[in-house]
Amino acid sequence: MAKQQFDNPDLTPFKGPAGGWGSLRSVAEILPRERVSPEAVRELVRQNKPDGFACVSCAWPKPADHHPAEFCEEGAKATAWELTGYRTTPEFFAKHTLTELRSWSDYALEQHGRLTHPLRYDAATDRYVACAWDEAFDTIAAALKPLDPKSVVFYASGRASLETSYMYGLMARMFGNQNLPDSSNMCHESTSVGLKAAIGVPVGTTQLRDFEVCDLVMIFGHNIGSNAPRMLHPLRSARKRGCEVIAVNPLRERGLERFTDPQNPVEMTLLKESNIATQFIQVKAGGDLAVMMGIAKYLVEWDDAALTAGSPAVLDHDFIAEHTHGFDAFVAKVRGAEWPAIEAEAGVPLAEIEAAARRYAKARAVMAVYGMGLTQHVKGVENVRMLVNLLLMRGNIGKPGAGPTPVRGHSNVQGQRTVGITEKTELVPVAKLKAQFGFDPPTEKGLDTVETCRGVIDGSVKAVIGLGGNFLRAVPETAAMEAAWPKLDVSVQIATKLNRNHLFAGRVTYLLPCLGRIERDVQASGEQAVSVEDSTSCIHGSRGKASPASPHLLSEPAIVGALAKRLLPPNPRIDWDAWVGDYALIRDAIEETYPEIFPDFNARMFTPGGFWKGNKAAERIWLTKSGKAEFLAPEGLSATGFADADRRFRLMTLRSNDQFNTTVYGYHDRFRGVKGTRDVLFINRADMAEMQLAEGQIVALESDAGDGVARRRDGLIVHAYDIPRGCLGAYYPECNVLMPVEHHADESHVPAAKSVPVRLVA
Ligand SMILES: Nc1nc2c(c(=O)[nH]1)N[C@H]1C(S)=C(S)[C@@H](COP(=O)(O)OP(=O)(O)OC[C@H]3O[C@@H](n4cnc5c(=O)[nH]c(N)nc54)[C@H](O)[C@@H]3O)O[C@H]1N2
Ligand SMILES: Nc1nc2c(c(=O)[nH]1)N[C@H]1C(S)=C(S)[C@@H](COP(=O)(O)OP(=O)(O)OC[C@H]3O[C@@H](n4cnc5c(=O)[nH]c(N)nc54)[C@H](O)[C@@H]3O)O[C@H]1N2
Ligand SMILES: [Mo]
Repeated sequence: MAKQQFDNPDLTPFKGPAGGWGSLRSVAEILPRERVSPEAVRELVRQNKPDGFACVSCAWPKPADHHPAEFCEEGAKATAWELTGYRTTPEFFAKHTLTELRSWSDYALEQHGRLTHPLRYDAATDRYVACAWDEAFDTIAAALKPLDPKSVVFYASGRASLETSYMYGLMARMFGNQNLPDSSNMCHESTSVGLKAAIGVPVGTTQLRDFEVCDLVMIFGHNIGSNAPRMLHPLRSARKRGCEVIAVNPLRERGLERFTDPQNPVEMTLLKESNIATQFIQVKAGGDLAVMMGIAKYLVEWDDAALTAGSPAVLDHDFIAEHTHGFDAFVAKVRGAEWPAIEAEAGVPLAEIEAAARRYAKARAVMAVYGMGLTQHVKGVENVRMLVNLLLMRGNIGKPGAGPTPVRGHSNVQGQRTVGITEKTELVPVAKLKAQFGFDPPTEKGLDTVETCRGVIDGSVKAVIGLGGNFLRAVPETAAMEAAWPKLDVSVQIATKLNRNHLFAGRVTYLLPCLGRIERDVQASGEQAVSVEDSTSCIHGSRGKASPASPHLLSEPAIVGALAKRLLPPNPRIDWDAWVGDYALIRDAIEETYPEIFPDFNARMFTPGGFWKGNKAAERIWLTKSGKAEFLAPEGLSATGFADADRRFRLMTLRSNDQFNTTVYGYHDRFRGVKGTRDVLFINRADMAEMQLAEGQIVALESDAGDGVARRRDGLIVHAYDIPRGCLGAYYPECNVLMPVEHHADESHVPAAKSVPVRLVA
């Protein structure tokens, strides 16, 4: 395969809108580059339609009244990536040792195409060799059985369907642990912990229809144009009705500013753009607590004045009295916060925070949309709770057009948690599982992602099974993790394409290739469908129709079922083969375990727009300890978790417009004006001057975590950018080497990837 060359980096600011012709051009480029067949191009049109397949990219909801083509640039890239014409065959592995492949880029590895055969690692030749499926399952089960169940980890990427995830979680529990970290542990776990404590549910309370009636949307730390582009449609419609949008972000991301609908011929020909944000607050990385505290303080001051003057209150006192707990302590904290400290920590003039507070105070219904810019901080959980505090102050939860709207990452990451992929016992219907399957589910807390990393490094984790994902590349402390991985007894990865994790072997190592969601999945009872849950708790069926990349692939349920059957003692209540033969039976089992969420699951799975699983907080029923929604005040004003020091920068690790997590589609980040490279260091011009750096100069970053561990990333190109002083931006996963394992959100353990303490070395 011809490797694309990227030796002419170009860093010219991008002037266009999100979407628009650039978006169509980008799609038009990737389809031939991936040698996608005409059949596969036809598949694009079925994306996110009621009888189509659920896009494998983001978790944004799929509307019932869909577009003629309900896909975006990113979804098209993800589809092209899966339906690529390229293949990575046993002949490829005969030519390349793992040692050699470790010098390849993430892009080159995945770009080589779909895996075609089950593979066993042969240590003698340092190569993967083709093997039979039965051999793989027998050997893996035999290697796992003698291990202490507590030393085995079952990782899952949030892409796996509800059916696969349910089977996988059950397999782990029957084996004897709930070491079930998933990508949520690196992502929205701060949401799951923060929202649960504050409003009693771990998920957002809004649905698509709320965009039709809200009159203010606040967007904190989410890059819509790249990471959930289909959200630009409801946002633009909301703007057209006069709804205001406040974006809070250290970067002026293009999708937060301007958008042209690539599927609207009139807009495209007239080059018409919609402005998205009515106000932009360029917060410092980690400064959101201060912005939110400032807004809260203005509201409290205005409310005091209004009550004194006998005018209408600014806060919703009726709602606060009836529905909340902890208000007085929270307000005391707000009153105690000092304006100069708020301004310094936010990094923006108070006038801007005041303007945002004015907008908030006059809005009837407010949606608070947010992403990794809030969750991936040491105080990520406090960020989420502070956002809830703001909403509660004016009763903005549980009414049309209002509520927290976390934008989940993977297309089924929320659903996995719903059906048991969790390390936390309180999220599992233990008694139900016991009654249904006649075993005692473990109740000892399992390992999350950070704990798994610790365990791999200290040797207490002996085996890792990965259901998708590129764990070793996505986690922090990648150098120490790569060094420790070969100590594993068992390393098994279930994947569609080769990635860096696969290049690190344990004693027994298998790489098992699976069908993607877009592909036809035929089992004993005929063609199968699967299901996923989107960011707004709507559950959708998904039917793949494309021809499988290879005749030797198995589906994810088939792989999990075959392994479970060999790993676990026979259980008369589970017939793994029957489940694999007919996924409707898995859905029946899911319905039996979670009857409130999945009534008539099989009958309803293809409901247009999905079926809603319900949300008590949206009905103002608060499943918290106090039975009320909780005001929970943050301790301080900074979310970074470390002290400022001279020349200590806050590094934000970012996604480009040309990647899906660790999957690199290409080397352009169009909206940020980057072409042909990922080795960019975004830095404020004044910081450059102070450090005497020139545009284009090559520098390194070093860890400044104060833990004595040397961590370094070389070869970064200095690029002056509109970014707050003291903050740096660079791409994930290449910078994960700079992140300490212990630099994570306090309660949720989400790695704090949006404020990594670093020093710049010229
Ligand atoms: N095309 C594409 N789509 C994706 C993904 C992908 O990689 N590619 N990944 C999927 C996944 S798993 C996820 S979790 C989501 C991720 O989607 P996002 O939540 O958008 O995550 P990021 O791109 O990491 O960065 C989020 C934004 O946070 C801003 N930010 C950084 N630090 C701060 C801060 O301290 N405060 C504030 N207010 N903002 C900050 C950054 O400037 C950036 O705009 O997208 C999903 N969708
Ligand atoms: N520094 C830093 N680190 C981060 C983040 C950050 O913002 N900054 N973000 C974090 C977040 S939010 C997340 S979610 C993680 C995600 O990190 P990843 O683990 O990278 O996420 P995935 O996209 O799941 O993994 C991609 C791999 O999944 C496999 N795959 C693709 N499709 C399928 C399929 O259908 N089935 C199976 N079995 N495998 C498949 C392919 O082999 C591909 O190589 O990274 C986290 N790490
Ligand atoms: Mo994510």
